[in-house]
Order: sequence, then C-alpha cells, then structure tokens
Amino acid sequence: MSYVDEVIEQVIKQNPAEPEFHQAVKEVLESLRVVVEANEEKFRKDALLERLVNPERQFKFRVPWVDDKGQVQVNTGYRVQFNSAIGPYKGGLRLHPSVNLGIIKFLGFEQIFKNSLTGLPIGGGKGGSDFDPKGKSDREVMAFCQSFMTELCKYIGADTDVPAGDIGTGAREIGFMFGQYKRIRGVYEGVLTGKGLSYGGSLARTEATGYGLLYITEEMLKCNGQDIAGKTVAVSGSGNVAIYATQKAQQLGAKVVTVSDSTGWVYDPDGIDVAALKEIKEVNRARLTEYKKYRPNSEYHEGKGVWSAKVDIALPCATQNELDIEDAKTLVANGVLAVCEGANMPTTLEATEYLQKNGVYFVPGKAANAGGVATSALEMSQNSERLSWSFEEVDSKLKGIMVNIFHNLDSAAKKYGFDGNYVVGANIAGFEKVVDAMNAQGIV
Ligand code: NDP
Ligand code: 2IT
Repeated sequence: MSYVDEVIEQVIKQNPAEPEFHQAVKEVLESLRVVVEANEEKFRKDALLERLVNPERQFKFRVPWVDDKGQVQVNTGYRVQFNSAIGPYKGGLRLHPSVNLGIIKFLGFEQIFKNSLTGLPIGGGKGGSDFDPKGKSDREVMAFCQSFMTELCKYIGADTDVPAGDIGTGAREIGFMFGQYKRIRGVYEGVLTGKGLSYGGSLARTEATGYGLLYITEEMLKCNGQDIAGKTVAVSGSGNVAIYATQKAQQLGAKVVTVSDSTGWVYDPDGIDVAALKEIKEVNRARLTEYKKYRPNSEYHEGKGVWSAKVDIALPCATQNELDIEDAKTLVANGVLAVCEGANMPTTLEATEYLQKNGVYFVPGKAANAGGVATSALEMSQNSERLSWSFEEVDSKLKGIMVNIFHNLDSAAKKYGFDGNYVVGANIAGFEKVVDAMNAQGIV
C-alpha cells in the first residue's frame, strides 16, 4: 500500500467518529501524493506524514459558568496546538454548539497549510467550545468567556499560541477574553488577535477575511482572462466573512444577490444592502427575516437553497460542508464560472471534484480565506513593535499577500502537472515550507 493510503487509513482508525478531520486529511494527503511519492523512502523513514497528522498537543477542559437565572452551565473547551514548525500556533476560537474535538482538529490541520501559504511566520492551531453565544445576554457571554480564558490562559501567550475569532467569536468575545487573560497573567501582550482598536487591534482585521477572498478571486479571474466587474455573485452566511466579502465584491463592481444564515436565505435582485445587513447582524444580532423590512423587493426563503440562485460566482462563507454534490450540480447547470471558499471546507469532496471536472475555477478555503489570519499576523507585528499602521497600509499588504498566494498555488499546480487545479496547488505550496522547517528542526 502507498504511504499516503497507509496514513489515511491510520488516521481513520486512530481517530474514530471525527469525519471532518478525516475529510481534511484525505483532501490534503491526496493532493500531496505526487510530492510524497517522489520522496517516499525518506518521508516514511522520518514518519513525516504521521507527525503531520498528529497534533503536537491538545487540551480539552471544563468551562463552568453561571447563567442569568443563577443556574450553573457546563461547556467543554478545546485548544489543539497542531504544528509549530514555522511559528507560534495561530488560529481562531469557534463558539458553536456543533463544536467537538474532530471539528477543532480539522480546522487546526487546515490552518497549518493556510498559515504557511500566507508567507508569514505562524504555525497551525485552533480551539473553541460547544457554547452557543446566540440568545445569551452580554453578561452570560462574559461569564463564559472569563471561565474559558481562566483555563486557556495556561497554554497560550504572544510567543507561543495566539488565538483569534471564528464562528461565534467576534469583537465582543475577544474583548472579554483579552481582559481575563490580562487580569490573570498580568501581562499586556498580543495574546489574541481581532482585538478592538483601542486596545491593540489592527485596522482592517475586521474586513480582512472577506476582502482577502475578493482580492484572490479577482486575481484568479484576471489570470484566466475574466473580469469580476459585472459578475453576479451568491454569498452564503451573513457573519464576519460574508459581510465584508459582499462589501468588497460590490466595490469591485460585482452584484451580490444572496446571503444566508442557519435558518434561511435572502435573494435580493437589486444587490444586497450591506448597511442593512450590518445593522441586522452586527448591531441587532437579529435573524435575516428582518432584511425584508429594509428591502421590500427582496425574497426570504426558509432553509437551505442559497446555491439555487443563478450566478457567475459562488462564495460559500458560512460553515463546513454547506455546498454538497446536489448544490454543485445546480451551480454547474446554472453556468457558474468560479467557486471560491470564504469558509473553512464549505464544499464536500464530491462537490469539489464535480465542480473541477466541469471546468469551474475552484479556490479552496485554505488559500481563499487566508487573508484573515494573514492580517492577524500583521496585528501581531504591530503589537510587537507597539505601533499601529494605517488602514491603507494594512489593506495594501493584505492585497499583496492574497495576490502572492494565488501565484504560488498556480505555480505549484503547474510545476507538478496539475495546471489550474488550485486545490493541489494550495496543498503542495503550503506543505513545502512546513516540511522544510520540520526537516531542519530534527525529529520533534
Ligand atoms: P460568524 O459567526 O461571524 O458567521 C457565521 C455565519 O455562518 C452566520 O451567518 C451563521 O448563521 C452561519 N452558520 C454558522 N454555522 C452554520 C451552520 N451549521 N449552518 C448554517 N449556517 C451556519 O463567523 P465567520 O464569518 O467568522 O466565519 C464563517 C466561516 O469562515 C467559518 O467557516 C470560519 O471558520 C471561516 N473563517 C473565518 C475567518 C475569520 O477571520 N472570521 C477567517 C477564515 C475563515 P447563524 O448566525 O444563523 O448561525
Ligand atoms: O480560520 C481562520 O483562519 C480564522 N478563523 C482566523 C484565525 C486568526 O488567527 O486570525
């Protein structure tokens, strides 16, 4: 059996009931097959792939907190420190009831390659909890965040592991966590990114993931003789990534006609009103059913269905496996040109293959959404030098990074005979730097 197949089999056996982790490992290792086969003897002897798929360290802990009725609630917290070959662990904290160890491991594994692709010195990690911030009061969210950080603070630090936001973790949660870290550890340092501007945050970090997604989409289309201006776009989700993806797409002259949340989706034939979306989601923390009040011409549909809109470009920006084979068939039948992932692993393996086989340009999340973590790394730099850069400076660095990522994955795909396969290109380009650093550092 080939080394790649052996390791995939081992991962499934040793990590039962973690389907998302299996999926992420399969996608990466399948892409690396050509590189692994060329170095099979050495990689096998060094157990390189086994070291890559086993986290360096993982923490699972109890998070007790008191709700507004005086009832004690208990959640589970996680932090997986996956790989520190190229820098301190870096990756977000997800707060969502679906969180379990397998989800955090898939996200942490993806983060290794994503962070490598940014070209910045950050290793891969991820964490979170099954706590659901939805419907909780600010005091309850604070109680949870303080309890979560009381344990997490033992394992993180500005030079060891730097968490950030992800689903359910935005500016409010980062603020509460930062305050508790500082209180317990007594150090004012850049231990978290995505901080508020008044206490060490970076301009453009809020916008970075969505803006970065559009910068790479624009570059990819340009290199394939297409222009983003005038295109119709479907965005899913209506959180941080979706909002700023929609905003930048509009600035670049495209028309975004959909957004969604976990209960339904909106179709707005005139183009999504970003100001309304921000008020509904960022200010009122309300549901998308509210959108019609702002835009009477729009339609609200319950449930799934965001990929049924006829569009040129699809940008999944909600969550994993939200775009399946049926959605891919609908998109292709409607003549979609490109799918670029704002979320982490939003497209199933089957759907990805179908899109690629049908000539759809497909940019995977670990490249397409890397602008968020890249700007987090820029926030770390600013914290270290105790300076803040202007919005324009950060935004132009972000754009440079995204353009560079596209060219790196395009070249890696070409170099190995997979011209236009940006999944293979991203995995190989991300892997090469990590392997080089792992080899240089000996068996650790
Ligand atoms: P937010 O919490 O701000 O928004 C998440 C959005 O996705 C909401 O609209 C939410 O709807 C929807 N959503 C979440 N879970 C589900 C689900 N199970 N089914 C349907 N809809 C769902 O998160 P972000 O925008 O920060 O993150 C979105 C994606 O982007 C995630 O995959 C994340 O890992 C990824 N990402 C985020 C980065 C960042 O910087 N924030 C960086 C790189 C990637 P509802 O409110 O109804 O739950
Ligand atoms: O998935 C991701 O890259 C993030 N949630 C952002 C991580 C970060 O450290 O900014």
